[in-house]
Amino acid sequence: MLHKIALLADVHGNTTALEAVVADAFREGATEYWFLGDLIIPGPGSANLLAILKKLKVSVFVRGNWEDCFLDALNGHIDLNDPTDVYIARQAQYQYEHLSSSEIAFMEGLPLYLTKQINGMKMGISHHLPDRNCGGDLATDQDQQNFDRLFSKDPSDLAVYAHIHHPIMRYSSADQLIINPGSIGQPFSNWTGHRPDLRPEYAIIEIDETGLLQTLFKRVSYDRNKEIQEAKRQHLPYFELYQELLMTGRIHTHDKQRLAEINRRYGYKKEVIEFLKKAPFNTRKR
Ligand SMILES: [Mn+2]
Repeated sequence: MLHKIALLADVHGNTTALEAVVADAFREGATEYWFLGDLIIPGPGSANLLAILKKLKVSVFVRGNWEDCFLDALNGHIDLNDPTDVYIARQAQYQYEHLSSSEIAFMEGLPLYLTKQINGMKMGISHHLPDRNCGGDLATDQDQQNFDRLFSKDPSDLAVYAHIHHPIMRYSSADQLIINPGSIGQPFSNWTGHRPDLRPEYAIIEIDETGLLQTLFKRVSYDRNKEIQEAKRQHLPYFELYQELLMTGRIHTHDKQRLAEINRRYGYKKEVIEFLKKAPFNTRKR
């Protein structure tokens, strides 16, 4: 049987982009949908994103580092003197206000890594490394030995990962395949010539009885202004940064000076302190 698996990843709260990609994958005749993590933050999408994935009956769902940022903030694992932590916590508050407790529990229960066998092909699937969903170990310019770590848990034929927001097809030292579909909600490039192209990225892998028949890396157009309007309508915290992100691809998570200034201007730190005081979480054992 021919499997046409749509690899979806790194939506980062951008519902409009996800909807455009899903419509395109449907037109391409995808038979299966896998989600590789980082569904939420910093965009306004929340429970509605989970609803879209549920409707698609995604058969793979691994936990991204931003799901963990959200859960860690709920559990009070933040440093209020760090502007980035205040940013994450205020985003977590927004998500908390939009997600049900069962949806939060669902995120907590997601695996970091899982395996699938499609026809004869053994596949390892993770957001980043099999045992670590954050860090920069698998950026495009990293050493070959880092990529080999994708196979540290299982001798799979093909490893699928996301997280770095760049589509990739390459090999391990032992000639196993590695595929990354890029990012739906936050594609970016450091190269000036590619930078203006901010269309959502995803991939479809076609696996038949013999092996990997075809890999399709796609970009899809979407209505950026609609997404900006939605963020405004939802009173998204850090709206101006999100708007700038959608227009330029610039990610602000570690721009501490800018975040500190916005935190001050909107009183986000105070809001976060109040929120965490009332927060009866600490459900998570680490
Ligand atoms: Mn990530």
